[in-house]
Amino acid sequence: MSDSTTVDPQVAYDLITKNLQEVLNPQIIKNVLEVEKRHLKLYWGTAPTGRPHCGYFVAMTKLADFLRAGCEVTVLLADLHAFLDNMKAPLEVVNYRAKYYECSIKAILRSINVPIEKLKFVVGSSYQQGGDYTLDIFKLSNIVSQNDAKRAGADVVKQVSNPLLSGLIYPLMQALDEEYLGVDAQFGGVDQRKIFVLAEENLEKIGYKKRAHLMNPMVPGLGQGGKMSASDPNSKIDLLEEPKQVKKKINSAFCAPGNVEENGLLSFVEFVVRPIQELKHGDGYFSFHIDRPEKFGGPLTFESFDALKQAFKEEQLAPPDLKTGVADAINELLAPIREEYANNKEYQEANEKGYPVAVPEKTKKAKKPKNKGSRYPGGANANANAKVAEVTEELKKTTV
Ligand code: STL
Repeated sequence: MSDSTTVDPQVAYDLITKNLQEVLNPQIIKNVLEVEKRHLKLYWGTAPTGRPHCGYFVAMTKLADFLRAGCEVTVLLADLHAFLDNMKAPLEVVNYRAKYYECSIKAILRSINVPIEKLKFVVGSSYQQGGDYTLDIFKLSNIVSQNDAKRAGADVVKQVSNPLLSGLIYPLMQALDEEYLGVDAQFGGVDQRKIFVLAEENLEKIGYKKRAHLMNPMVPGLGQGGKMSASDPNSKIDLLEEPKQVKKKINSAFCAPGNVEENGLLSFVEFVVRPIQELKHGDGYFSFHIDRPEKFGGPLTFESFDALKQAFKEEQLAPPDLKTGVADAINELLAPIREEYANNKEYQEANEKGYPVAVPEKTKKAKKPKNKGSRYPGGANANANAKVAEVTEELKKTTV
């Protein structure tokens, strides 16, 4: 493998920007590589909310590209952002979730043979509670309008009917992270675009440098309409999913004969399987095996993604067979992650404490109490009723 210090600037630039949907301010990156002749420093942030799923492979293949291009890469475990986004992660569990994300990210990268010694992990709260950082939030809050902050977070922060103030602070902090992590560029999904633009438009106004932004395309999920939805567990596959469960979820994925446009399975091959194969075997390599039963024509191997897509489009490849190929490919990707989990106590502890499972109710059915109403001494609402009476009395006293 070539020494990362000797990567030619053009080769490095091509690797850094490979497969991206969009780059904002590419000249900042070119200047670092060609004029300053040093390694590019960049970061990718993730908020440790729900459990990471197979979609995380997509960002990981880009981290692999950045590392190969000699970049100094930081992963920000944005724990306070997970809290600020409608308390998706309560403070009591967020540190375990951050650890769980770190273990998962390392497990994915190791599973695709990416050397991670040089990858740096930073937990957001380790610097986001300092005085300088706080003052910078205040400075930004004096130049960014409520409207602009709200719009910036529209694709990232959960949208609810009575939006909290935290959703306005979130994008300001993400902009500041670029300065406090000391990077030249930030990488993320194209869903981060509005926050990236807010950062570009405002950092200079408080005396900091403008950064470049690198954006991955969004990868469709497995449901119809291609969304990965938190409320539909079938639309995404957990990194620790059991092989049988993977088969079940893939079998329930939306996949219509000949339809290559709305097809989360083909997208998975295009955005996850193909880049990983290229990482492992070199650019242009592709080999996708489908263990098709003899009665439907026997096993098949596609040597290019286009050939696979074309075969599906022409209905030479049927949905159940594509599903078999994708489920097998996912299980192959997940096997080393499950293995690492089984051998890593820290990973297990982070999972159990970060995502505690509700203890199932005792099997014996609780005796249903007689409905004597709530207004008898010791009745279900007796305490509540007493409290209401008390507060009402207090109010009578204080209201003029
Ligand atoms: C999510 C899901 C996801 C990415 C993020 C959040 C990004 C969060 C973030 C926070 C602070 C930063 C940068 C990124 O400085 O895929 O819920």
